[in-house]
Amino acid sequence: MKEKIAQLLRRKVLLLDGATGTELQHRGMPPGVCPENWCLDHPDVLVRVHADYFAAGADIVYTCTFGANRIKLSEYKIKDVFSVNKKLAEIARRAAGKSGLVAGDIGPTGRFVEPFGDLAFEEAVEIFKEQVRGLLEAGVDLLVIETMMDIQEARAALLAVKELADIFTIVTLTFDKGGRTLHGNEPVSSLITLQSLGADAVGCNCSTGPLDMLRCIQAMQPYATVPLVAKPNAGIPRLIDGKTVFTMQPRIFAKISRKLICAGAHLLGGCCGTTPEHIRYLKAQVARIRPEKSARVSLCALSSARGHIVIGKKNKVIIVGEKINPTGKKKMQAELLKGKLTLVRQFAKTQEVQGAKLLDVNVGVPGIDEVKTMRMVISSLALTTDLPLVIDSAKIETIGTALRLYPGRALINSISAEGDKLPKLAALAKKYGAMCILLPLAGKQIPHSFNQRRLLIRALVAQLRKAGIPKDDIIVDVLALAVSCYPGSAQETLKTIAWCTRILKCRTIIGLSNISFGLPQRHRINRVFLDMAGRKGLTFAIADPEDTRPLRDTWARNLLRNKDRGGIKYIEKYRQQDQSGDMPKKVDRVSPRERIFTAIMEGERDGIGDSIRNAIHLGAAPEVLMQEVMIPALVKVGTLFEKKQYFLPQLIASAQAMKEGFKVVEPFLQKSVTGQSQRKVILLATVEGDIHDIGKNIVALMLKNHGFIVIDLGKDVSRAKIVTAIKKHNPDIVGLSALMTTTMVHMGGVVKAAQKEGLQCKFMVGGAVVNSAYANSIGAAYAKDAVEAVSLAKQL
Ligand code: B1M
Repeated sequence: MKEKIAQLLRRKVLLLDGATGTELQHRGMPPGVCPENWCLDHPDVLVRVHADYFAAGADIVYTCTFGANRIKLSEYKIKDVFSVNKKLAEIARRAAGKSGLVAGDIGPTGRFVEPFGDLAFEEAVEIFKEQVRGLLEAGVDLLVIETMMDIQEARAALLAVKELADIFTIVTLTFDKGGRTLHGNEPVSSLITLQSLGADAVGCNCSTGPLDMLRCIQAMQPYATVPLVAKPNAGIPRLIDGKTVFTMQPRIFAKISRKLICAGAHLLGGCCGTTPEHIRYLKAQVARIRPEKSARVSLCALSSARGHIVIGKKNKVIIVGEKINPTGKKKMQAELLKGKLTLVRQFAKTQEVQGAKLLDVNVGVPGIDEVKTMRMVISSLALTTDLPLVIDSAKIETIGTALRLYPGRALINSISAEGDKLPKLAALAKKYGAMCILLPLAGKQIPHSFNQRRLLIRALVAQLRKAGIPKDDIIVDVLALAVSCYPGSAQETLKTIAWCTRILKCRTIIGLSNISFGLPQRHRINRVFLDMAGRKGLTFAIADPEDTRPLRDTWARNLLRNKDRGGIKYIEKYRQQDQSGDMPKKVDRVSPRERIFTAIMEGERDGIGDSIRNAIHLGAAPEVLMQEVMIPALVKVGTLFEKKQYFLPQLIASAQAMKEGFKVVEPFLQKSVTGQSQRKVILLATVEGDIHDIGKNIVALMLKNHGFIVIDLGKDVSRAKIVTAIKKHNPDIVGLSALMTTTMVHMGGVVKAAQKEGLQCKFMVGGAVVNSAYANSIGAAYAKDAVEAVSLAKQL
């Protein structure tokens, strides 16, 4: 079937169905019910929806299993995930008859997946497998993973599918008008990651209408090795009389959607708000269009969750930052052994600023649990940097673990023919879609001459190609050896680069700093050699990005050209001058206040506690740190989030750093306040639907410090729970916090409900979106911040 679908796609545009959810609502499904369960109780309605889409011209319909995973179904106390999926897919099969195709539909779990959230990656894979098994049992023709907002969740679902069956699989993400998902993933990075991981078609669904989706498809098209998919909503939803309405009419929808095919889409359908009528019009529009072929068969490109790099045939040398490597760095070794990653993150950031386009990551320290440490580093860097990673390890297991978890397309450093490494690593590269650095080593002997290298490289490239790795995915390490030990080797390396580039047509890489090993003023040799290698066509250099600007240096040049045997003249010239250690330079000049601010801005949990203790030790007042450094940092994070310069993972990381910092400040704040023992009781809660509690916790602490008894109900607290607590504790004041426009309205609901029950208490409200006018309108008093909350509480 997989080949049949691929063949069909070469001939024509395949039409997908339109919306299922909104269509079921039109046909009687009440709001608030579990759609999957409702459909099992009303199979005839679901058969009709599917049949109407086929009748309208759809080639493929999606099963009504969007939320049929363990997490979503458990909200409705449904446990048998397998049979829900199987039965719903069987209903679709019934409607499809002999000619229609059925796609088993998989939607998001609603949880954030590691490393961006607390759902373990392997658990996510297992959850999706459970659903896939049910869908496969019913004999679906293909699978579709849709409406994904996090590339990592999409990866987990795709791996689940690929580990169970060889079936055609579509993956579509939901990008907003600005072309990013909620997690900040953009179309091209997502495409690179998913097509290399084995998706058979990639694209977008939901969120926007067809016009805004056009930009995403256009962005993806030049880099696609697989067919592209577009399934837009019937326009942008509008809120009319409290109801979400999609207003784009079928004729307009179809007319604009046609442009999606011209832009490169091969599968087209409709998402929320579209109907069989939309698909009927779409059918008429696409009937005579033949789809474009995918732009290419392979692509030399790497990606992270939020960034990517496409490597053309003629680039300037691309710098791979070399510093995340503990070899020779005692401080980093000690940190890694303790599980601390402060230096790793610092090196990631400084190298990015200095111009690195990729980051090499090596965690090999004697006695370390390398697999565990690599997992930690990958997770941390997924938040810290948008640069794609190069996974550098001598251990196959470490590389396998890293590739599985990494939310992008990584480069393996490296594959050689030592032992059984080549077939094993090639299999990993193929499974996870990684690119690989080929190290021309077969036994213990290093090939020194150009001729030896050429023969070995040719043979190993052939072996990798045989294992299914395209040439575009192979980067040849042309071996930069120390000129101090191997005079003349620099010339052999340069010849090998030129041969790989012009004859073999493979991209190349060197570990630059090897070349200058054992010599003074190493950066001089590095920079001169990099310039020479770049002129021969070198693609990448693993290097210190600080040391890569071209340099004119006759002594270094002569040494590299083997005109200064043993480097006698070079050493004589430079032996007096020497280099610095391994720490990024500016770090120590940063004040503790700046460090705390940066830690929150950049979501650094590790060092924030020490920085706060240090600042207090140097005389900073804890309240001042909180008011003038920590809160403003978090507010700045909010502004960047609003401007779409920060995305949800960064927001979460900053909030976690703030919480970590708050734990340290809290005891100091408690000590620094002079109490007043009026034991009045205040009940506090963040209202229903709102999980923001940092501000409320600060308010609680300040109130306690001023002698109030605080009963904190926590966050996301329902109206009923608050009213019950008022009855139980009979507080003097009820304090409510809300940070979102959508949840602020629940404050009024709580006040009303308490009044209805005849409860005598005063209300105080606050939070970023609340103001005094709103507070007045619901009969509550307003405090702008925690300090004001204390004086207001005293007044009340
Ligand atoms: Co979100 N978030 N967030 N967020 N978040 C905001 C609030 C937002 C303004 C960001 C933005 O877009 N600029 C925006 C709301 C937009 C709106 O409705 N107008 C937003 C959004 C949209 C979201 C999500 C929907 C994102 C998403 O998933 N798409 C999601 C919502 C989840 C949910 O609640 N259902 C979400 C999630 C999160 C995190 C989990 C990642 C994290 C919260 C972690 C936590 O609290 N445990 C988070 C964070 C950190 C923020 C920002 C950046 C910072 C909030 C904060 O802690 N500020 C925030 C942007 C911002 O506020 N500028 C944002 C510091 C804190 C000390 O200030 O809470 O205002 P604040 O408290 C102050 C005063 O307001 C006052 O005193 C406090 C101390 O001085 N105060 C009271 C507060 N409560 C009071 C009660 C009182 C009296 C005074 O009397 C009882």
